[in-house]
Amino acid sequence: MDFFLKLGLIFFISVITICPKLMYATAKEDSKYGSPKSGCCSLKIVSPPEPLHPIPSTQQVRWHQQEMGMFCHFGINTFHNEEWTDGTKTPESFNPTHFNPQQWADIAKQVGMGYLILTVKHHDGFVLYPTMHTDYCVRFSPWENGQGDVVKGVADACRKAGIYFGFYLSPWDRHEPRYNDCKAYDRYFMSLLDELLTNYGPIFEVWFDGAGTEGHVYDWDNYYKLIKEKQPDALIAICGPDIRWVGNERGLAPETLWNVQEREGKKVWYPAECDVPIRERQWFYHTDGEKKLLSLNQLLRIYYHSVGRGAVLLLNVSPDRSGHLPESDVKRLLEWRSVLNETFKVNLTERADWEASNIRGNSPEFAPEMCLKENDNRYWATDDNQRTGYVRLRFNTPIVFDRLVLKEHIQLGQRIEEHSIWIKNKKGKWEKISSATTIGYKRIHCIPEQKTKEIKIQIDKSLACPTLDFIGVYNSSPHDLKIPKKGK
Ligand code: FUL
Repeated sequence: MDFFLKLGLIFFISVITICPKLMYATAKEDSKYGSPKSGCCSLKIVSPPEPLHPIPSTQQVRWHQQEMGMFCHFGINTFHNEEWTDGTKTPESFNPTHFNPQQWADIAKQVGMGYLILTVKHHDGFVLYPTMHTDYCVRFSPWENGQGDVVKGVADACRKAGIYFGFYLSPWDRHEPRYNDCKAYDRYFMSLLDELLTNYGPIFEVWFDGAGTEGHVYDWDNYYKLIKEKQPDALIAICGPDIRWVGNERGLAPETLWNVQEREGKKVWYPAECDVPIRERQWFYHTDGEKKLLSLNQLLRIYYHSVGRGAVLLLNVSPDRSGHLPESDVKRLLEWRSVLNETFKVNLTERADWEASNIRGNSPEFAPEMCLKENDNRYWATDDNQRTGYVRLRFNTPIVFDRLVLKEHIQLGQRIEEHSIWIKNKKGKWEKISSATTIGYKRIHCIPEQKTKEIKIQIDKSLACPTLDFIGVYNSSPHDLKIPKKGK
């Protein structure tokens, strides 16, 4: 990298570390006279790239940053070894013996889930909090003498564990007699929504399942209006405007994943969530379901095909009849987490010397080194007229790696259409070792083990000048998935 740019970078980093303190002091002094002075630095101001619309809302960015959530299917089905009871099971059958939502939330937190979604009412219609709008709810269950409230227990536990709370509310209802009268059912559904949005603190995500809804007319607009009125930060998923279903229940995002989608004739930021149960095709607990538990490798594959392709993973772990997450599932989750922790523990880019084909305005603010840390609002960007380019990492001594993580600065829109990874091989020639299409929030390249002193991340095609928020290079845990070299 050229000497002056390097000098500028050192100056820039010192300035942004020291300046906020100085600016804060100045702002404090000046605030009594009006607006604070505009900073203390005399660096050339280079404006950031224009956003490529549509861009995510602040709430959607926060959602992307969670990367994973835990789905908990719990309800009357839990007690009948059935996925879809038909609304005729007696409320007396709902009776967890040692309801322990803190265990659910703590495990979710421990395995890196940023939020938890509880099925408050599944297709059977049984409601997990003591509403007065139906008798088919926990009030008529022997659990805690009909005084219990699953929603409160779970929402409080999430808050205590430090993760967000959201709920699933099935529009399709096989119990409710008013279901046959669309207008009357809308009123019922809205009154449940109202209670849930009022009584349980901040709601992160509202999940409307599309199953069983065909042919029924719902007043979606008013459902959405109520949610946005009561909880403006809540995101509405699946049958809703903020988060889309990835299209399968296997935790797999497609290889090319665009967040921008056409919805009702308009282009919008509509990111994908991958929901999948940890026990094959079982969303609810079944007494003999342990044999369906996904293997460690299956879970790792799911991670790389969802989070690793820029989607958010919503992994379902179903509490059992005691009201705990089953021990076997917890053990698997912890194993999975520890492999991922081990894989992504040491980011080798910290030892690299950085270079780029182009730096926006030649400003240190947009230098490739800005990709060292994630989610810090600093990123590499090129000049507006550049649609291709590269970041090159050089190491003093050869490194061994088999994972490469890339992130776009999605706050400015999703831009990159194609990219590739190159290394300098033993003969000193550039060799392409991986290529892919979109990046979006995150892209993880799982590649055969490589040894090199130079890596190049090449942007081959972009809708506008590209940005990169983060670059991570890792050598995976011996227990993580291995990609064999061609011909082996
Ligand atoms: C599906 C439902 O029918 C399943 O029971 C489960 O709730 C899953 C998340 O969505 O559509």
